Order: sequence, then C-alpha cells, then structure tokens
Amino acid sequence: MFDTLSDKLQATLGDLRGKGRLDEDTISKAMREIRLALLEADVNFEVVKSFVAGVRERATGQDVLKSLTPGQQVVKIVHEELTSLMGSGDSRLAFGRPPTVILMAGLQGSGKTTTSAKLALLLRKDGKKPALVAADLQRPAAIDQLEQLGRQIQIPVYRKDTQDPVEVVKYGIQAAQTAGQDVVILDTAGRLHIDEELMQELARVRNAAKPTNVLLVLDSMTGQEAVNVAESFFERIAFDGVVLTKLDGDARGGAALSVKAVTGKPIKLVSVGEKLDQLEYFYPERMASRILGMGDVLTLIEKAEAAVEDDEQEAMEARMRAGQFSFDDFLSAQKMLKNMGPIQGVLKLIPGLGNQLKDVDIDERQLARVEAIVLSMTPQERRMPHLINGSRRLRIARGSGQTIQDVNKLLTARKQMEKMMKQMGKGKALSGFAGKR
Ligand SMILES: Nc1nc2c(ncn2[C@@H]2O[C@H](COP(=O)(O)OP(=O)(O)OP(=O)(O)O)[C@@H](O)[C@H]2O)c(=O)[nH]1
Ligand SMILES: [Mg+2]
Repeated sequence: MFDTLSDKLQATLGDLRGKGRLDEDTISKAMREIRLALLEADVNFEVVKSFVAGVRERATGQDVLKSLTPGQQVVKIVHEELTSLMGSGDSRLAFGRPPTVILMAGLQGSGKTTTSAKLALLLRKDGKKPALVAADLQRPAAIDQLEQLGRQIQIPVYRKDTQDPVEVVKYGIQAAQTAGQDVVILDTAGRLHIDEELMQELARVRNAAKPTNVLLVLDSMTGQEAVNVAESFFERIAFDGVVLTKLDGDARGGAALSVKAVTGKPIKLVSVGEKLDQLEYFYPERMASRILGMGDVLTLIEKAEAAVEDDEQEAMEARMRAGQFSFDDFLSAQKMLKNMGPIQGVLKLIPGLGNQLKDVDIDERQLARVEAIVLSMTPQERRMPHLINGSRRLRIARGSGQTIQDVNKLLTARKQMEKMMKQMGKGKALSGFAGKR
C-alpha cells in the first residue's frame, strides 16, 4: 500500500532528519522531492500544490521546538499536514434513532456489495444488529451475491421481487426494524459511468430511505479517476463520506490523499482485502504515520485486542506481567496472530520493521510446525515447561514428527519470549515503541 510514495517520502525526510540546521536550499530541494513524490503517486495537482506550499511555509517560518532538530521538525510538519490532508473533521459514522440507515453508492465493480457485507460484520463487532437490503436490481446475480455473503457471516438479507428499488428499500427497512435490527445497510446498483439514470434512481432511493449516512464507495486503484467520480457524484448526490476499497492493490495512494481535499468529505472506511474482515475504520493520523514509515502501533494494538477474547487476553496479560509465558500462552498468542490476518501485514505495522520486511517471505508453515510441537506436549508440560527433560523432548519430537533440534529451538524461543514479556511488564519495550512516534 502506497509503497512508492512511502519510499520516496521516507528517503527525502530521512536525509533531513539528522540535520541540525536547514538552509533555504535544503528546504527547497526537499520540497521539490516531496512534490514529485506526490505527483507520481497520482495525487491531484492542485492538492499537491497547496500541500507543498503549506509544508514549506511552516518549515521556513518554523516555531522552534527545543526538543526537536529542524530536520525532525520538518518530518513532524509533513506528518501533521498529511494527517489534515486526509482527515481532520469527523470520520465516524453517524448513528441516529434506530434503525440507522446506511446507503452504499458507487460505480460498477467499486466494491459496494462486498463492502456492505464487510460493514455489517464490522458493525456487529461494535455491538450493533445490522441487516442488509438487496436493492441492486440491475444485475440478476446481485441479489444472490448479497444473500450468499449474508449467509457466510450470518447477517439477515432482505429482498423483494419487484423491479423498483424504492419498493425493496422501503420494505427492507420496515422488515429489518420489525425484526429488531438497529442498522440497515442498502446495497444499490452500479453503472459503468455516472449517468442520468443512475443518479435519478439513487436520488429516489435516497428520498425514500432517508439514510443517516450516504457512503460513496470508490475503487482506490483507479486513482484520480476515483476522485473525478467523487466530484461529479457530489454535484448530484450529497454523500457524507467515502469508503475506499482495494487499498491492498493501490501502490500509489493518489485517491486516498486527494479525495478529502477535492470533495470536502472524509474517508470513513478503507477496505484492504477481499476477506470479509478486511474493512477498517479510517484514521488519517495513523495512515500518515504508515506512509511516513512510523509504523502503526495503534492499529496493531487494536487488531490484537479484537483478535483475542477479552478474558483470555486479560488472563494472558496478567501472567505476562508476572513474567510467565507458558506454552498455553504460546498457543493463544499464535491463535491471536492467525486471527489478525496475514502475518506479514501485521508485522509491517511495527515501527521500523515495515521496510525491512518488505521482501522477506514469512513462512506460515513454520508456524504450523511450531504448533504441532506444542500440541504434542502434555497439558502439564505446556503449563510448566521446565519439566521438559531429555526423554520428554524425544517423545515430543516423535509425536510431532519434528526433530529434537526443532523442539530445543522452540524451548529456547519460549524462554526468550518470557524474558521479553518480563521487560514489557516493566514497560520497557512499550516505551521503546512510543519513543519512535
Ligand atoms: N483485493 C480487493 N478486492 C476487493 C476489495 N473490495 C472489493 N473487492 C473485489 O472487487 C470486486 C467487485 O466487488 P463488488 O462488491 O461485487 O462490487 P460492486 O460495486 O457491488 O459491483 P456491482 O454490483 O457490479 O456494481 C469483487 O471481486 C471483490 O471481491 C478490496 O478491498 N480488495
Ligand atoms: Mg454489487
């Protein structure tokens, strides 16, 4: 995600970071590079211009902070400006008197239907009771697609046999409300281009549904085209926010960086993969940190929290604080990692690691082997690893089909992990993270 832009900005700012003094020339050169990097990332030309002007003005007229070098201060300014470029203002969804109605609009293939399902799942995790309404009557398969998604995640889908989406929407909202659902997400039809027919249909659906939120779904891979779509959309249908999809395939980031500045409407959600749990709330500050390679400790912590059941996590944390880390904890941690999604994505969020890991292949099969070893231990051995002597090691190796060296390695790894946990318990490792931000 945003790889080229990230690399370029990091290189430019990296050059500045150590500098004790910044003269006019150095600043000009850095601003030129930032400008080029943004243009190459397909950021809207006007947006680039005002962004660079803003950074330059603040960088030259710097109010001096004693704790930072001038170079670091520029990094801070760029981070703040990137943040306000993508956000500032409210990126939360609005919730009114139930049912809260969310209308999903967008061009064909932008990701409306899948995002509707993802959003339902996300909202259920937040404690809501969402329902889906199949109001795309253009494509015969559209209703089936939504119903299938709904079945996968056990979210009710409302449909009606009619040619009029307004009828479906009215019926769906009513039925969902009667069933006690407090959020209703409307999946609507897309078109290849913005045309009169689409706009009229959407306007009718909107007038009938009176949605609390109108979300425009944009395919971030289409770059500036997505921003153009947003602009012309907004002339006809006022939307409250944007969902950017396919960010996983967007190496440039132009749409993400321009859409707020061009339409005045915030990005509320981003979709980062095809899996149904790959929709996230959008936090401009965190995204800016990610682009600048500061990692994203907050997102990481949030993901970890969602992945483990609360009480399981509390128990584990308590043991860790006490400096204990058994193989049962090892298994929980592994499960937690798995739930967090592809491990590489998770590791990328750790400050300083992201860049180094870019070309490293992490072997998820290795994790499976580790798991096999742990599962070959008795419950008692898992709880009290110091019991595992030579003959037990041999038994565990045989039982898991691994070598005794593998078992030894794992036993050593656990000890190291326990040591690390002890330090974390004292707050050392965490304050190391915080220092980087
Ligand atoms: N990689 C990736 N694929 C995505 C993402 N979001 C959606 N897709 C894929 O994009 C394709 C189109 O998604 P749909 O949800 O069917 O799009 P739509 O806007 O409903 O399309 P129409 O109903 O034809 O207008 C599907 O193959 C999705 O799996 C994403 O964040 N990442
Ligand atoms: Mg669809």
